Amino acid sequence: MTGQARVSLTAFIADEQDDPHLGALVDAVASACWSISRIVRKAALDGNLGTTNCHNVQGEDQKPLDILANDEFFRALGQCPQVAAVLSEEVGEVIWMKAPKRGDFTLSCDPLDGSSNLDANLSVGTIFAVGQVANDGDRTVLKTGRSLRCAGYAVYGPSTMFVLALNGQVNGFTLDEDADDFVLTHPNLKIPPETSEFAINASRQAHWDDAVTDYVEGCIAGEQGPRAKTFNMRWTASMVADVHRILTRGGVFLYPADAQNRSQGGKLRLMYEAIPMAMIAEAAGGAATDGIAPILDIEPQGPHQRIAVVLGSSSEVSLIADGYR
Ligand code: P6P
Repeated sequence: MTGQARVSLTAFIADEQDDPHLGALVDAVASACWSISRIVRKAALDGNLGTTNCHNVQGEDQKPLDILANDEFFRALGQCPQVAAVLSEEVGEVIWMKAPKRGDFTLSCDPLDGSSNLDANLSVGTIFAVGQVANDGDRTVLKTGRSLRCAGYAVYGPSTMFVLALNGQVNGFTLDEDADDFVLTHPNLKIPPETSEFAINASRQAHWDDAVTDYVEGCIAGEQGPRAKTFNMRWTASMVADVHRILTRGGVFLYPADAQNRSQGGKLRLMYEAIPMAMIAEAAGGAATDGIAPILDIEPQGPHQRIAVVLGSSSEVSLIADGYR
């Protein structure tokens, strides 16, 4: 960071936001992510790998770190008097921390996304979205993503980064353990509209709709195919890592509804995976749909509702939507 002025997350939020309560909340979320980063880094040493033989509300194996990360998130948010409710992937129901008052915050979070990668020491992350109570006593948590105040994620990779979409901009902060601080290292992140990289779990090809099959085959056909260019493919099975890569160099991420998961609505969860990542993608100049419709316009029907996700470089997201029409 030679020559660049050093801007901490706390200072950045104070400058960007006239609401001191939002600044305090973002600081608390960042502090929880910092603690989760430490817990993740020491998992093997502390005997926290493997599985608990318990299942979360999704029916998925719960890892020890899923539970520890969730506990850490609730600890941090419990210290924020303006947090009225928390919806977590790890908890069946919305947890009300207090009687909702106008201006209080509601949080949706995936405390540890991609935890199946932990035993392989691959990148995982935390995803969150911040909504606001419209009126005293209003217990509406399930709102469209258009109403969010901010959204973001932490990615626990070679470095721990905290990425925040606020006021129509996406900024990336890197954890400086020596200075006990997150420092602005990636200002005003933008997703290029064009790309030559796509991310999909290709093992599900037999279940895909024609629109997805045609799109992926068009990319793989390369210079001689309809796209007349060579594409690369990546799939980390960790949404935070895939989305972070797309934010840093472009690309398109697809987890489509298919013949096998359509009855559930898809695989990824709307409230704490798709909506926060869609807000980040759009604030960075990209796009995010359920294949056709913008994810931020979708009216949630349930706390753990699943949805198809196509997200990233806007020209690719549009091309895929055209294929579905
Ligand atoms: P698959 C992780 O479990 C997750 O929710 C996302 O982070 C990731 O993109 C996806 O599921 C991976 O799914 O079917 O490839 O294991």
